[in-house]
Amino acid sequence: MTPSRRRRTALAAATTLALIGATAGVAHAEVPPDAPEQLRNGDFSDGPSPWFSYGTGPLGVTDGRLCTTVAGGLANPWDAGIGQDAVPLIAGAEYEISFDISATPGAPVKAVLQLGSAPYTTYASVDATASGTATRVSRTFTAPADNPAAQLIFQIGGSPEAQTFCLDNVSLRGGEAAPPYEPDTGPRVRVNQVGYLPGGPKNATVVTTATDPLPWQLRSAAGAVVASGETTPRGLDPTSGQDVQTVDFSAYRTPGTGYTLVVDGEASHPFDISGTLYDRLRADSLQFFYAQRSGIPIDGDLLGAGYARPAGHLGVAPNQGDTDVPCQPGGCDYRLDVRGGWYDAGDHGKYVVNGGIATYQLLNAFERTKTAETAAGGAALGDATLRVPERGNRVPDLLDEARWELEFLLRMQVPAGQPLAGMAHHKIHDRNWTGLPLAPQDDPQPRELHPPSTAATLNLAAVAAQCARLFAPYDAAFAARCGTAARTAYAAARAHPAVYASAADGNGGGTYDDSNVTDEFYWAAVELWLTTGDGAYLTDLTASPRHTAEVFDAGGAFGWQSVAALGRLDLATVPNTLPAAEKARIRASVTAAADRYLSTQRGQAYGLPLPGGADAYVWGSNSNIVNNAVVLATAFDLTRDAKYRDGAVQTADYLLGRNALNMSYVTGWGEQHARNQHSRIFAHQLNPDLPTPPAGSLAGGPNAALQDPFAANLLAGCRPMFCYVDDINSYSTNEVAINWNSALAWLASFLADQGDAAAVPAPTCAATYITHGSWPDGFTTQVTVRNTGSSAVNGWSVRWAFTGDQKVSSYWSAQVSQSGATVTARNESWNATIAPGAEITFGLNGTTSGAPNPNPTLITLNNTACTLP
Ligand code: 9MR
Ligand code: 9MR
Repeated sequence: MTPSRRRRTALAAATTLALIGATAGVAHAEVPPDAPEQLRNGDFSDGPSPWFSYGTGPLGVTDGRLCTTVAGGLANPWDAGIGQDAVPLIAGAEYEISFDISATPGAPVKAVLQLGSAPYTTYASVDATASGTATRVSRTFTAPADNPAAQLIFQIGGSPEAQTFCLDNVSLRGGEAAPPYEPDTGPRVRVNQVGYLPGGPKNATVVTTATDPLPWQLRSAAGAVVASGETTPRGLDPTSGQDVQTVDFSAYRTPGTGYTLVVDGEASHPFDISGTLYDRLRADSLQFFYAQRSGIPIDGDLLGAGYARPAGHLGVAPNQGDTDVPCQPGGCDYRLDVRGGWYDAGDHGKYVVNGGIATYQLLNAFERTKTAETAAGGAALGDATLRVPERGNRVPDLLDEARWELEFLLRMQVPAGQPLAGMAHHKIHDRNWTGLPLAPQDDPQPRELHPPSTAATLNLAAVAAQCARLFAPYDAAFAARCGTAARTAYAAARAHPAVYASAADGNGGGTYDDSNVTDEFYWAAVELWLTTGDGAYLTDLTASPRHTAEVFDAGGAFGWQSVAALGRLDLATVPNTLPAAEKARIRASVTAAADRYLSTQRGQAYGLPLPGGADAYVWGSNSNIVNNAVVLATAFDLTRDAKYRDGAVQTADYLLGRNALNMSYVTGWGEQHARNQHSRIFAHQLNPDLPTPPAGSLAGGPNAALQDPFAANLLAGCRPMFCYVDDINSYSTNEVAINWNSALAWLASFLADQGDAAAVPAPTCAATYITHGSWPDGFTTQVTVRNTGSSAVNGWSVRWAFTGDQKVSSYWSAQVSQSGATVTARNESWNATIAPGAEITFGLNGTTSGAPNPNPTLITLNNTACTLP
């Protein structure tokens, strides 16, 4: 961890020194030569990271020194700085701070050790004067306070002339070496701390050095042994570095609460067996999006008293946005009203790329209610199912929530008449990084639009196209606005196919850079074709290399940077007019990917569908794990093969405690759960008056690359599954983010839909759906349902959903009603009974506005799916 120090001739310090702190001016005991180094990469041998800057030009390493430029004439020294976060300080301990500094033409510099957020309490500071020759500065001081994560800042603003500053050999020696970090991992028997579905898989992992099978016991809350058996030795699990065995108690199906699994003298955390386990997780995980809303007051009656806050970023001081936002200097010469949307994560940035995938996933969770047997009808995702202000407006709350972001995404589109009209600005965020905590309404930073990018434009095109078809039955005007924006964006991306966001544009906000947009083109073309039926989009998607390529990566089926799988999944699930053989090929590619995730899952002793290597445990690994489970769930929806459902259900075990850390990564869920995620809003760990993230917030999860200084200090050398800490300072392992919670919400909704996860019944009906005639604004359809079971059906309800704005206008031989896109046909008194082998037929006329009207891929009779030709 301590950077190796290169030998350099220390130059005599011809500097002015001042020291603020508890013992300023007092002669100090020498800091011993072997005192531990507290800074990371102080010689810049690893490049600029983890040093950051604000108010400066880019940071670069030149001749082994960290250099940057600063404009002249800044008002204050602190208007520009170079710093490092997560510097541990121990009250009363002696430290020596030292560094080489130079500046051309020459200027004062102040090195400050401080609290990294308001009120920026100073622990020690050193004034120096930098000139063209490198000067070595060194002073000792006594730390006046404890802070496990202080900030060192070199304040380099305020001189009249522009400067180039360089730093080298920055060191802070003293205090104590950090003791090796030993997370408290609780009982060695690792289970899903929330529980298991009665008919679902029930697996656990035991950390043990025993090499022979061990007896296990499942105990009721009262302590009675209700099931028992023997473990399966699994040997060394390289991902955790632990010797483990696994337990399969799937055969036990009796619902109850407070079960424990006892193996090797250890009892697991308690858990339930229940078919309603995930009902509230569906609502909680979706509620996160309301909590992240910008531009609207958060109502404590909806989210909980501690969560109320005024609207953020509506142009009310000290906010400097988002109602009238300029481009970065040198960008556009117009300003945009980009209010609303969701804050991306623990920061206050709003990014079109990541907003795109998160919105897609919510819209897709809704669209699934139209095509998946276990979700059919969508009552659980209807109106008045979430605690949102739009509750009761007759639009499903999930669509209301998605619309909050959609409206923002539409605002990010470059207006007609401007250069790059129709493209989407990549992002809008603070000019400089802010500290934690910081409520949105207190953010004083200027907000800036960053240049348009092809990736952002195609994200907008894709989700606006989804919007156009899904909102059509609820709000035709909004759907039309989405449709127009989608088409315009796609055309603009075609005209500007290679405008990439800069990987260096990461001050004050994330970069979300991406220089391969063939996947975004594919996804957008798919969504536009599904919505419009326009052959030009079909031509494009068919010509895309992504259409036939393998798109489901082992390490993550999809993510903000790789979205081809979204197009593939939607072609597989959303009704469309591709030829049967082509549809079969696409569906087979989904189930083939699901088979690979199942095989990965079987190979992992902790039972998750992610390969075990360090390269799989990346920033946001939990979202990749969930997204692989989304493919498993979709394979189940397509095939009704329970092995895929079991794979998706079992993935929840890892998230909710069956892992090396014995940690549930979902706030409020499980005995031992994440609660200190990196968030400026929910910064309870830094200020007890603030709340934790709301229940249902997913932490990013283990990140073997340890890309923040706090994690890098604490977790150096960690095995991949251990590279996580529930501390607010660790943004690269423990942040919240909209694209991670959208994944959780999708999966939680699927899980809730599985009820007991009982055996999948064999179909007992066969349906045909024949559109006998269609004309520009209408169609006539006849539906036949045959009873293929062995008992008579007495009273029936047949259901399917339209893809877009189709509306039933008249019907015969059934009572037909429509709610949104979902059509329900109920028997007349004279045809209520369908004997085994018999069939009923009814018909309807409908209207359309010319959008595609493909046959549904799901027709249910009394809630179970019928086979289709
Ligand atoms: O807080 C930020 C977090 O939300 C981001 O995920 C992360 C990476 O983009 O960067 C943030 O952290 C900054 C920290 O709050 C202040 N020092 C600079 C850090 C960025 O380098
Ligand atoms: O989720 C993003 C992850 O894939 C990247 O590796 C990481 C660094 O670029 O950034 C993550 O996204 C962060 C974004 O840049 C800023 N807001 C917080 C996001 C979650 O940490």
